[in-house]
Amino acid sequence: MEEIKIEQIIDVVREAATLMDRSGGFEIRNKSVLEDLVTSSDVAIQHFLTEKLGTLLPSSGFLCEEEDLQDLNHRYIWIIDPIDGTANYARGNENCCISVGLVKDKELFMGVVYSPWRGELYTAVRGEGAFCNGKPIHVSDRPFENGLLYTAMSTYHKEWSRYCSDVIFDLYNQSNDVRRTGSAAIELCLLASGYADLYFEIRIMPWDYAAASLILKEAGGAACSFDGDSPSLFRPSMYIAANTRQNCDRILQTVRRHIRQLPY
Ligand code: LIP
Repeated sequence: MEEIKIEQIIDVVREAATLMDRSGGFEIRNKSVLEDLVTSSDVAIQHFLTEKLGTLLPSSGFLCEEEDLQDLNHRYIWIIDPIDGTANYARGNENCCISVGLVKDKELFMGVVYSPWRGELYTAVRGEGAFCNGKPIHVSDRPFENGLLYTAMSTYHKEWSRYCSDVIFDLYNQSNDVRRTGSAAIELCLLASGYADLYFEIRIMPWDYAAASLILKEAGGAACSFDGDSPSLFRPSMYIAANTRQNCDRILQTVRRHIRQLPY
């Protein structure tokens, strides 16, 4: 019998979301660069989640976006972004979410992505499919040429933006069009739901994609990093994803035409 049920994580995440404040009643600080924000809500939600989730699984570790919280020497590890899409959150833009992934024995085991302002709760348990608001979701079967690409420039590393624009320009010319919400977790869940088909970002962090990676995989999608392997759960990674393995490989081939070596 499993030590934890997805419903327990959902309850904690829903409660954490009551700390999100669309009226702007929070403080905002810069982190690494001007574009990289943290609000007092990010910190409060992270504190709430680590306390509650740590109680659910007392011997678990954490990898979290805020306050350099990293404690990985455990069988169960929570990978948490208290608010993914913080720049949106700080403006009251709906495209932000709480992302909680649970790793068991170094593999993703459960994932919850909750965007209260979009009214979307995405969930997955390894081997049991992916769901949005309790309904099963699945990737599209669109060919590359009809694909919508979710992507981003290297927002926190503008020195790499030429690489991104070259890749995006090439992908744009092979596909239908380009989209951007500003939350990787939401974008990967939209890909899992069939609302988009392709994804590329030069460098994102495990807390941005851990939960959504499982949701995408369980919805039938494929993902890889620059080396063609699965994106690391514990280090920053290039993130390439698509509705099919074939389309994922085609994005990777396109990326390698423009980026010979990762700049980090
Ligand atoms: C953000 C992502 C966004 C990505 C940014 C950043 P944050 O997360 O979800 O899509 O392009 O580089 O990682 O910083 O808002 O939690």
